[in-house]
Amino acid sequence: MLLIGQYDSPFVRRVAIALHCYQLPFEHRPWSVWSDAEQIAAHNPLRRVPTLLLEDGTALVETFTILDALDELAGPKRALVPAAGPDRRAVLRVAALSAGVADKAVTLLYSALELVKPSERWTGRCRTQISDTLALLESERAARSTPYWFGDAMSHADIALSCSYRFTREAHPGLIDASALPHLAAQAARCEALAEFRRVYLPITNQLTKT
Ligand SMILES: N[C@@H](CCC(=O)N[C@@H](CS)C(=O)NCC(=O)O)C(=O)O
Repeated sequence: MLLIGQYDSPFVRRVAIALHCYQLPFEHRPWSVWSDAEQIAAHNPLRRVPTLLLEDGTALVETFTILDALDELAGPKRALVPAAGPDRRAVLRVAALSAGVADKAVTLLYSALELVKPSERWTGRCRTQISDTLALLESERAARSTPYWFGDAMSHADIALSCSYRFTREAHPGLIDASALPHLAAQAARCEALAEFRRVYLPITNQLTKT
């Protein structure tokens, strides 16, 4: 397998951490969506990352699709999400809310870097979407005392939250008031201390268009 995309992307990071958790061997091509767009286009006309090339040459796009394939490869016993039912939906719901935060934080970063020129109305909306979603997640996490979101074992919810939380804080200093999100901060810190998370990290630069 071959993973395309830089680790400053919260989405690429999430896939790479899952690959390490599953101990699935993979090659990494840290291609930039800007300067290496045409190399990415050879596999994914959307020119987006993460893109995962499977052994049979299939190029998978979109984080949720990629993780679905990895979960299947890992098998039901090791999968970072329950196979079915309310427990599965609960993990996917937290992972999707967390991924939505990253989505909005990436949009805001592109506007800060003037790659797009949105209105104040749009950027204000993104900020509200991020802070309201994190506030909801904080209240839900506060109601749980387990080391990971859904118990003693890590799930996709933990990886998604940690990647989104770290990216949003680093891309937008001051946007998130960490003191108002103590349970999310503790949850993210616990995950970031793990080897699987530490080995998959690239600081965000202000030079995204040139890297
Ligand atoms: N929904 C997508 C989001 C991926 C995404 O936004 N990736 C960014 C990098 S962080 C990207 O490819 N940006 C270039 C573009 O969208 O054209 C997923 O989950 O895979």
